[in-house]
Amino acid sequence: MRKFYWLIALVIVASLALSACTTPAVETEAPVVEEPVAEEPVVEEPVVEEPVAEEPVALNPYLGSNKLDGNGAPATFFDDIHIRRGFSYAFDWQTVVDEIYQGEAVQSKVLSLVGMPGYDPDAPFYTMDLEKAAEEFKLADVDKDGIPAGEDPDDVWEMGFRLQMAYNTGNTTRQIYAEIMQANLATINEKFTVEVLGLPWPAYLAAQRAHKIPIMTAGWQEDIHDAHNWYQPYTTGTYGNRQNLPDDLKAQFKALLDEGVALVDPAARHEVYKGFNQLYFDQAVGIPVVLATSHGYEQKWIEGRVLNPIFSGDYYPTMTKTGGADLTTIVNASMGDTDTLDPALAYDTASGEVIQNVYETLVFYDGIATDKFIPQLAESWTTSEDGTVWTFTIRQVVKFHDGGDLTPSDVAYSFQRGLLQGGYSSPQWLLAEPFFGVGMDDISGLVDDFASADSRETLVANPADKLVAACETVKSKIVADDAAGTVTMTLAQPWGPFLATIAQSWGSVMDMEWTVANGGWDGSCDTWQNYYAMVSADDPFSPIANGTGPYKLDHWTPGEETVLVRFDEYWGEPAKTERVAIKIISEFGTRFAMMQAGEADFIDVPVEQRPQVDIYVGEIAIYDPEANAYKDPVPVCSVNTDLLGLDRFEVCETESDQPLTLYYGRPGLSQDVLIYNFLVE
Ligand SMILES: [Ca+2]
Ligand SMILES: [Ca+2]
Ligand SMILES: [Ca+2]
Repeated sequence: MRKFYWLIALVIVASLALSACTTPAVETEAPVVEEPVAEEPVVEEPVVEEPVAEEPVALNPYLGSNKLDGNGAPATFFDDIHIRRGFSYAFDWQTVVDEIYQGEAVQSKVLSLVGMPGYDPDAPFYTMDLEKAAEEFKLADVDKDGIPAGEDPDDVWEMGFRLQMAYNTGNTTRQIYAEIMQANLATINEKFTVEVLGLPWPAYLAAQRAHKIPIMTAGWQEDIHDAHNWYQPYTTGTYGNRQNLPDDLKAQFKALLDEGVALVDPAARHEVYKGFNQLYFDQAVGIPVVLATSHGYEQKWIEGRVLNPIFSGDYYPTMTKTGGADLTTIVNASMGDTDTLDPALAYDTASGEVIQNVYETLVFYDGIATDKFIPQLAESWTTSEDGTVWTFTIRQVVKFHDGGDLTPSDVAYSFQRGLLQGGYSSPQWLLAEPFFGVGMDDISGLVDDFASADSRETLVANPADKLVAACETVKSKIVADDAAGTVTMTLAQPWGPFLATIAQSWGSVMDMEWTVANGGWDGSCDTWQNYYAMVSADDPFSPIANGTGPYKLDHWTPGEETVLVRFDEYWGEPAKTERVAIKIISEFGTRFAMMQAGEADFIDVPVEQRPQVDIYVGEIAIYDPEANAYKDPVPVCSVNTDLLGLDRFEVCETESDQPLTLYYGRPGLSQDVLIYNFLVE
């Protein structure tokens, strides 16, 4: 899960981080600010293994008496499938859509999203149905005596329960989820008590990780537009672990996941994932909440913007402007600043945006498509019959900004460096799995079975031969042939989303000579361990950049601005506008004033400020789900901010004088899922 650059307090789903992009920054794992590590995307969450110490039985604070006595709930409460289904039928999606998203969201039915194998609008899903919920509660057997609660005087229907549903303080969205559960469960049975409890973020996170929270909100912002990136964390990965999913259920999911990810044919994958959806629904493992839909603004004078929701922010080279204060500079008034410009380490959308314009990858997205790829630094590629060997022919006569020439060796070095740098605060787990196998999500797994995960100090203490061997393995999997102009990558198994994985910023190519000269890894298997689990503050490549992209970094002044300038020796179509300025403006009022003055082409607008900006909308481009694209913009003649959703905008024939284009309605790529803890500790 990538970090969004949102500062916490904009509670609600915040707006469109990226102006017109759909990425509506739903609550991913909340306050990135308070949690520098964010939700590490640890696939298997190996770190969390705490020794099971003998402790005196302590009461779980979130389960009242911890008993089925009307004043609490037992630790195994959600182990009962009918309890999970009862809760699932008690949720109210429409209230979330209307109150949190002001009408601009759609219910999520399955974990996967539109445009990926596994997405199935006809799959079974839960809807609010309090009668069905009551039926399920009556079928539950919480005291496990074989008598369903509806006929059992000392089971949950007669006794009731009391538990706490926690949220991290300040996160209004999660608070409302809990309030919905509270109100609806009390309606079903007045003895059903949910207490809504706000906890400071560190306490909330710690309680989740310790498996203490009975029911929680699990947010995810996708890394790549692929079902595996959704199904894995919510079952066998991070959240499945937090839910204490029973081993047999986890094994069923894992079998489906392994089968699905190894298939390259989307139709074949879809069939496997249909089985996944069915199992997830039948077992009521969790309930996906909603997908916020796009509501992003740009000045009408901007042309050529490619609104691909899986981009990190914007891709600027295609854009031109025909108005505004300065025709030579595209200005984005933004809220989030770069963390690091090292492509192997960056794992947040603000850093990713700069990297995406300055560095390049072997393949890139085809226009607005999230699942189609075009050549970028690779001219072409082939795969072996069994799908494990990928040979990329590397583009010739490509210059780095600093003057170096791109060679296949640079490509191989960049991937090797990333994998060896590893670490769970980085995106490298996404590359490690295809190369090393499912579950082998960090280089430390090859060295000492993850004993040194995220600890350079521990890693370097390993015997030299082990360290060298791990590095040699990496080098054997990614081999450059400069004479032939190719790079050959050998995967541990076929990997359906491989192109999607290398199209992102962590697949960027650096110039080996420049990297070495600036204090990076020298390419030797004797030294790599000294760079393992790099953090942005220590990384020599955090503040500098040298890519092959259409823009080069002019300067980054942390907290103020990042300025990119056109690279005149770019191998491809040159950037259409000379400069890009991404300005960090934390105050909405200031961003808004810049937009009004024509000094900003895009601004970040939180949901609650939309009415203020909507009145300046002169045209609207509406998303068409059939085509999975926006239709051409049409004029808007009046805006009634008392109405919600699309009703707010009256479309007409005549041009409007208002200055903004609104992109409306494409579902975002992040969602919350309410998940139950099968065995509270
Ligand atoms: Ca019973
Ligand atoms: Ca009983
Ligand atoms: Ca080079």
